[in-house]
Amino acid sequence: MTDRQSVLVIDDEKINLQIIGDILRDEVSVMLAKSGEQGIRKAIDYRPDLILLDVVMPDMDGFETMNRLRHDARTSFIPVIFITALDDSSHEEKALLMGASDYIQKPLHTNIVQARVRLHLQLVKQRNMLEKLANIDPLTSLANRRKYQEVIEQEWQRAITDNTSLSLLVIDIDNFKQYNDCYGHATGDKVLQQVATVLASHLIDNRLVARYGGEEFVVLLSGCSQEESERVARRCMEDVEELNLIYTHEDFSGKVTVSVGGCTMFPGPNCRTEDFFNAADEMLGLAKRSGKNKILW
Ligand code: GH3
Ligand code: MG
Ligand code: MG
Ligand code: MG
Repeated sequence: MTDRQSVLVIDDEKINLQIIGDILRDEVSVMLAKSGEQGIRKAIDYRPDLILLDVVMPDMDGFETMNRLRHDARTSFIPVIFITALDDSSHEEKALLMGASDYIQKPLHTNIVQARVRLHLQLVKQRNMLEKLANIDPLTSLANRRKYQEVIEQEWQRAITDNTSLSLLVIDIDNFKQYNDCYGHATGDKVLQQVATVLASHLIDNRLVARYGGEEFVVLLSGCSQEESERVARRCMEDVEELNLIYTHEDFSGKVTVSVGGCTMFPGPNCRTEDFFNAADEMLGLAKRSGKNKILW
């Protein structure tokens, strides 16, 4: 995968697209759009790192385009630099108040455009890095507990609004202490990575897989029936078992397995996300106490 960043240029005049494209092409991947409508479409489809936006365009001008980009969750986080021949400071003020990252006036100076684009792309890199550090578990590359908390709050509200269900699986590796005792912490870490990969293979659009902590994982399923959620739980459990991670130590031997506690719920205003988690976690406790390597709902 290339780490070349991408810039979308939206301008109604072909010559401008050409000039700006030529200025940037050495350093970034450039996408061009000749109208606000087309620009929005490309922004949604390709998620560029940065957008350069012309102000004066027929049909939909730069301000309206910006407005629509800002009100769509798929594009609202993409920084926008306005580029315009208008030298009226009220336009510049309006653009900045709307949330534009910068405002460049024509005539364009190659070095200045490059320097400003470089600066904003650097900021994007830093923001992405911070987001990753805040939300991703470094050992398994799964979402971490903080990300789970953020997503569960959002999904909870959404489920209330849409009157849909949520399911939660709390998954814990069985007897993992023994595994560590047999092979050491570093080998234990590899098992955590393998289990994470198995769980991540069940990751699709309406699901979140996260490492909740230690050797415990959660899978959150939105708008999924209890029956389907239980099927996912069973697949997770079987897939871990099929990793066939055998361990032996003196007089005992075992295989890495997991226990799963599950809960399906239609969230309401009188119930909290913590109650939801606790309900699944209680089932996990019961699964542990009644022999492990099983799912309880
Ligand atoms: P149970 O079946 O009841 O869950 O038993 P268990 O041994 O899995 O659970 P316990 O809570 O007694 O121990 C959890 C073990 O998980 C102990 C701890 O060292 C290990 N563990 C937690 N986080 C990590 C980690 O990041 N890496 C490694 N290698 N081990 C970890
Ligand atoms: Mg124009
Ligand atoms: Mg355990
Ligand atoms: Mg545990």
